[in-house]
Amino acid sequence: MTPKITAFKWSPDGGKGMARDTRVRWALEEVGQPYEVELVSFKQMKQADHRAKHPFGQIPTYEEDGQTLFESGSIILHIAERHAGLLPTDPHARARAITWMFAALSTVEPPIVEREQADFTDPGQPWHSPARFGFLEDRIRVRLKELADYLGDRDWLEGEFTAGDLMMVMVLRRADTWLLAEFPTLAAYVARAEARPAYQRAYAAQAELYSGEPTDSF
Ligand SMILES: N[C@@H](CCC(=O)N[C@@H](CS)C(=O)NCC(=O)O)C(=O)O
Repeated sequence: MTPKITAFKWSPDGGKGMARDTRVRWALEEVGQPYEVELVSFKQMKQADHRAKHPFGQIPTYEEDGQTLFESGSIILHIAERHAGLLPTDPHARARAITWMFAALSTVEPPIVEREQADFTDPGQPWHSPARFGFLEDRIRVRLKELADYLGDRDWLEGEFTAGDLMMVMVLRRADTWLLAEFPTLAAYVARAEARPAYQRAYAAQAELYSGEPTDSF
């Protein structure tokens, strides 16, 4: 069965590839697995049919052979374990690559998403202030510096490109461009990954969907 993923009917980023279906698309492109896409509106995501696939009413989901998965990390690990190209065969290197996937999602992504969310949640709140944004941005800087120090002059986190790099790059792309630019090692790492043909195809596929006017998806 051709796997089917879900994506936004209309993406709030207008096709910049921040929505988490892009990382799943990229993984599928890296391993050469064709896929189908079901587009869901914000309203549909919160309805029972979609919640049966995703308990939190979000995208992406992944359906294949009667199995449904949610959480981009789990989906990409599932893809990487079943196809060559995203995880090394050596067990130690494989475990390190998976470790980087978790590091991306549980150590690097949270402060980036917290800063991103503050743009929407903070206005009108008593704590809304430049100082708070500075605090949130400094928390991101700590992680970016640590990651840049580790990466050094490596091309990829563990020698060859893996699902760990895929996830880390997608997480770094969510940081503000000006913040990432403070760490040229990381900006170059992201650019190197974005130059991969599989990434280009994944990005183009989602960008094409959102190039017009917003639909009635909200
Ligand atoms: N941890 C989840 C996060 C999923 C997530 O936040 N999805 C967003 C799109 S990128 C979403 O569906 N937002 C709409 C909503 O939460 O109502 C993952 O990695 O898949």
